[in-house]
Amino acid sequence: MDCIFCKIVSGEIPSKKAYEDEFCYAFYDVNPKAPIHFLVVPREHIASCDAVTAQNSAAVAHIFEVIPQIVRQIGVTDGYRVISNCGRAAGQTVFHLHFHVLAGTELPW
Ligand code: DGP
Repeated sequence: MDCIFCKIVSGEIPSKKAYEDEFCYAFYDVNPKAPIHFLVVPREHIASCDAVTAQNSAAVAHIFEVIPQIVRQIGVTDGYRVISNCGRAAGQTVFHLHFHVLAGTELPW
């Protein structure tokens, strides 16, 4: 499978790591939309939110447990936004489930 985020998770493509554990990997976005902008991805290849099932949703729950830990570790104290673009029309360009975490400024809606 030719998936850029699988290659980042495996280390084949270098990235600036924010966090990692057995189930997920977090790294800074190459094209940041805020002063702090990192992505959290499951190590397992899941194409998008639309491919989340009862069989793989534990990885998603885990990601939502670690996001608060990562933002605290980075020193974010004034709020952050979590986004997942699901599907081409919603702006998804990489078809490996990922959650954008944006912080470090006032974020307009
Ligand atoms: P989305 O458009 O929601 O699928 O977001 C994909 C994000 O992934 C986009 O903000 C840019 C980022 N991205 C794409 N390729 C790379 C890469 O090779 N390294 C890093 N760090 N980020 C990448």
